[in-house]
Amino acid sequence: MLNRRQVVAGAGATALATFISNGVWAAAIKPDEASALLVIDVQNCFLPGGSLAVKDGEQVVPIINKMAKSFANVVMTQDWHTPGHISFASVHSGKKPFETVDLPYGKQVLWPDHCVQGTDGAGLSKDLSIPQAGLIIRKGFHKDVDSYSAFTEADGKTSTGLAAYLKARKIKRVFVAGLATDFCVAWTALDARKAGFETYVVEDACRGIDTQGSLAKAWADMAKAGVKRIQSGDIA
Ligand code: VGL
Ligand code: ZN
Repeated sequence: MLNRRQVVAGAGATALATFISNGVWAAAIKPDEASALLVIDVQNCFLPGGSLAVKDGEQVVPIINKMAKSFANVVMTQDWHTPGHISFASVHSGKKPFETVDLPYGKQVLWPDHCVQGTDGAGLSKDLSIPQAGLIIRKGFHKDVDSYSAFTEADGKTSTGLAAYLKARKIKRVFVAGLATDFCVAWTALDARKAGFETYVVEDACRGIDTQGSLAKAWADMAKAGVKRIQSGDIA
């Protein structure tokens, strides 16, 4: 039989455990007026049956829908490529998806054709339910430049305008969720830090592609940049 003292000690440990995320103290986080949720690329092409389906990608949808109820400010993004976009393996002769090429702005991973402007594949998941979302930002629409990040294109200088929008709306903290952890989510989170936002990535609300060690590298880069890694259950 447990005595009262042991029961209390046990209850205390359980309560503490719920507040420990990845070994870091993290009291429950309550999004405020200065917080925005960024829902990255939850588009048909990245979901089951899509041309660049992310494994278990559909699992993020109910998690994001639930979490979004805690946010007054929500921005969604759409990867929005031209036909024949430079990131498509199909336009590089002799190249296959997931191989890389060197472009003027750096190394580019090549992908199956995906998220072509105006196609069903580029559409947001019909299962997303975030009616208060105030902005949908499209990216990757310059034919010769990719844009994983919702803030800055892969040339490292062309802005999407998102940082200025968020600053004009007095946003100080961003929470990033969606697809894919190791590309558009990570690049968005890294640029959010560069733009001076307190930045959280909600791990269970993301899924990764994981090609050539990209997922581990993304988490390492994000940790180094001061991105906070949390779970949706950490958000009140
Ligand atoms: C993405 C690869 C190519 C993403 C977009 O949304 O993470 N990944 N285009
Ligand atoms: Zn893309």
